[in-house]
Amino acid sequence: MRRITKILGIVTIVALLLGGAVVPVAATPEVTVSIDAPDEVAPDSDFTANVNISEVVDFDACNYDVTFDASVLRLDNVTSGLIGSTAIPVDIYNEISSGTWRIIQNVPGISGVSGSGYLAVLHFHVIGSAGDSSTISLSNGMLANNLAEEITATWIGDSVSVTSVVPGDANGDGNINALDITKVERTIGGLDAETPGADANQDGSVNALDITKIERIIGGLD
Ligand SMILES: [Ca+2]
Ligand SMILES: [Ca+2]
Ligand SMILES: [Ca+2]
Repeated sequence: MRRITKILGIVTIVALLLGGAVVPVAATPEVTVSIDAPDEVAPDSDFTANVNISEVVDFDACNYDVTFDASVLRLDNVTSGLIGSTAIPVDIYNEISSGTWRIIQNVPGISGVSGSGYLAVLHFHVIGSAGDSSTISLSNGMLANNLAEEITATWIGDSVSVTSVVPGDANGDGNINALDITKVERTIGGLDAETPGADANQDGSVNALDITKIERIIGGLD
């Protein structure tokens, strides 16, 4: 018993040391601006990517560039974001070179907005084919607070892969079977992220209709 206690003690100390090593030194919370795009997108489909922002204080305005592979993706629209209950309007978005768009946003007035949310929503259309991929990166970013001072931030991009989709193949393994029923249930329950194949009936949302559709496909009815 004594030996077990000793081993448990060592394990606890090691765990504490390991835990301690990964805890960042507490300072002012770092503001992060990051793209949140789906991992996989289907050819000829539309998808949105949020420009998320975390823990900003007294935000007023920003400009940044979004760059992607213009042979794979097309940016159709950029719509306003939301931090708390405050809308973050998009005043200008303009393609400054092929696949690079400059976005300028300003909250009217100078009251300042604090909290987490998203600056904007990027509305993309997939023009590439299965096997293509594109990064969606952020550069030349500047966040202004309501004193016209820079809010330093870490800017993080994302990437998407274009995959051909068999509607109903929710887990993307090439077959439609009971695994896909469970996968869609997990998606509806919020346990798994939505996959392109989960929308079995192709109506744009993943819900109980897709479970029925998958069951009918497996059963040879559809
Ligand atoms: Ca303003
Ligand atoms: Ca499957
Ligand atoms: Ca559906």
